[in-house]
Amino acid sequence: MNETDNLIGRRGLMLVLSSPSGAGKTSIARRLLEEDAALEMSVSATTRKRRPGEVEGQDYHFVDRDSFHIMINNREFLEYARVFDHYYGTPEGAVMTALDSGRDVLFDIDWQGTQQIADAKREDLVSVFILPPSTRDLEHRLTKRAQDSAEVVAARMAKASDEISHYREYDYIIVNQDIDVSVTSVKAILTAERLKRDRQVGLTNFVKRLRAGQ
Ligand SMILES: Nc1nc2c(ncn2[C@@H]2O[C@H](COP(=O)(O)OP(=O)(O)OP(=O)(O)O)[C@@H](O)[C@H]2O)c(=O)[nH]1
Ligand SMILES: [Mg+2]
Repeated sequence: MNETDNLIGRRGLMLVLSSPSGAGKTSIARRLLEEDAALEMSVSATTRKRRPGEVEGQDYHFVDRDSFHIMINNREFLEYARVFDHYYGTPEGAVMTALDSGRDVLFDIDWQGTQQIADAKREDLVSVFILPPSTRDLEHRLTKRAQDSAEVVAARMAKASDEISHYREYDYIIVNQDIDVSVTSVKAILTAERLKRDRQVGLTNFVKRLRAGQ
């Protein structure tokens, strides 16, 4: 949060982090949430199975396909997409409540979802694409993940190059060579984006009072 937030009043922003699988986006997101009290995570709905250690309502809302399609029909999603063999979607309600009350929301979503948010809510969106320093590094990080089978790793490797091809659609690009440096970079982006004039919705009144000598 900036010092001026309490003074002026600010609309929250949507900070999207995307990357090919294994580039370190989840670790960066975790650090940001720990270190920035004004950020909250958007919890997606997904049809994929819960993994050991994942918590319902915290990592995802785990739903079956029928429920997911009902949510689509009820227009509950800000965006949704099919990633690998499953559906993933961002419930809109929680996000809009946060933005309206000046809180920022962090998203771990893919390029398809980012495109949809860019079409619907460009002014609230700040998008960051995380690149791995090399293919070897990416492969190494993917195989280190014990939870996924060899086929899943292979499928993700194959998809990585496709995902990377969308880097141009993002506002900012970070090569994640060192997590500390990457986290510092995202924080710098946040600091600057929070100061954007259009987000400081209380400015007109604030300046009016200033000019009136109050
Ligand atoms: N469009 C969209 N993509 C999502 C959403 N939630 C998660 N994803 C993306 O779906 C992909 C797979 O996520 P997971 O099933 O959690 O798997 P993961 O091991 O975390 O995969 P990576 O984050 O890609 O390493 C990731 O690229 C996420 O960014 C969502 O609500 N919408
Ligand atoms: Mg992830």
